[in-house]
Amino acid sequence: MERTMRITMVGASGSGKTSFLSGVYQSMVDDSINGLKFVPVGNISDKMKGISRLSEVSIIENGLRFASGTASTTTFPLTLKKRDDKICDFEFIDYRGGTIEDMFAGDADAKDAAEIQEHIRKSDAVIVFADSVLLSHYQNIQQCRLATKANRINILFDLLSQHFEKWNLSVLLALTKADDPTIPKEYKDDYFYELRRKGLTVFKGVSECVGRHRDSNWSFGVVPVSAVGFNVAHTEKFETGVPATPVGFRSTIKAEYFPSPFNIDVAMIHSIYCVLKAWEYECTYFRDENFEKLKKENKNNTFWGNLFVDDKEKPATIVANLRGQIHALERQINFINAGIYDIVNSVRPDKYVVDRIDGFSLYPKK
Ligand SMILES: Nc1nc2c(ncn2[C@@H]2O[C@H](COP(=O)(O)OP(=O)(O)OP(=O)(O)O)[C@@H](O)[C@H]2O)c(=O)[nH]1
Ligand SMILES: [Mg+2]
Repeated sequence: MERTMRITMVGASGSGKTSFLSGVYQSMVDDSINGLKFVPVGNISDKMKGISRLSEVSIIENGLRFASGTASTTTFPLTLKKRDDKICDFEFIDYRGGTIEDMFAGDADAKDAAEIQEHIRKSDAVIVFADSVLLSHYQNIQQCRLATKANRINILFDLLSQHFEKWNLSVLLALTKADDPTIPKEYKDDYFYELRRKGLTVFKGVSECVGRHRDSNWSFGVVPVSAVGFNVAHTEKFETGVPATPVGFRSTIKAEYFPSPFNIDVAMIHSIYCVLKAWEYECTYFRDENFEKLKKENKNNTFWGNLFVDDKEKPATIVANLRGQIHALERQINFINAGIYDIVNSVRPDKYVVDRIDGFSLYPKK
């Protein structure tokens, strides 16, 4: 497939974007999900450099320590492969969380902010990062929005979606740090029901924005994730010095524990699946449109029709082109279907991702 799939992570500083990427590295670069994996692009030496660049975010390869804050936007150009077959080029974009604030400030870092806006707009999927520790700590919804930067992210979605009509997007709300020991039990019961509910309330602007675009093929999901898995992290409170959100949290990996990411595979397969479905939908649409054109053009494609054209393209040529395009689109549709279904069936993101709190799923019923 010639297209590049772009996934952008959107979230406040410290919401767990880079750690999530570490989980992706652990499960899809070092390992594969039923044959699905990422490989850096380029020749062998580029690939080696790519691996080394990616491994900088890896908790495992950094002495079992969480990464320090991301200083500048980093794009990882990758190829998404299923065993030896390339599915498509892939770009993962990790940026420093502070950029969300800069976007609204419009001052010194405005250029950086404009670049991120453009990145998001070109994205096929966005993963919005909601810090579960903060979501469960602050009771007041307004305070939660301030702490998680949902106040900004909600508006950002609204503004972008109003400006770019023809934009197709798959949105996943990732409730990060779901493992964290400071999250009260009542938030974790019943597959994180309370946490999911709170996340949806706090990030209401995002889900409502997707809701308004349902007809144009947007998709939405909520999923609890953890970069390190359960019982691996130790967390301490600290004072932020910010009056409205006075408490923050800092985690470390416990000695002799090893990260085992939770639901990162689900989040990734879900996002990839939604994008491929959207591409399939688009291909089907163009194929059908071309079929209609073909029917019309076939009427002109007669001996006389082809004889009496001056400088125009001959009906025979138009028909041949349309047939070629239809054929190419059909090949893409078959390719998408062949590539993804067994992986979706092995990971079953539909079991873990809900796109509404009452459990409505966007996956076809089995
Ligand atoms: N318990 C737990 N803590 C986590 C997890 N992921 C991240 N953290 C904590 O959150 C902190 C911030 O995580 P990062 O991944 O650096 O956050 P970020 O969104 O990349 O932040 P910026 O680069 O500043 O935008 C880490 O240093 C950990 O303390 C997780 O899965 N579980
Ligand atoms: Mg980071």
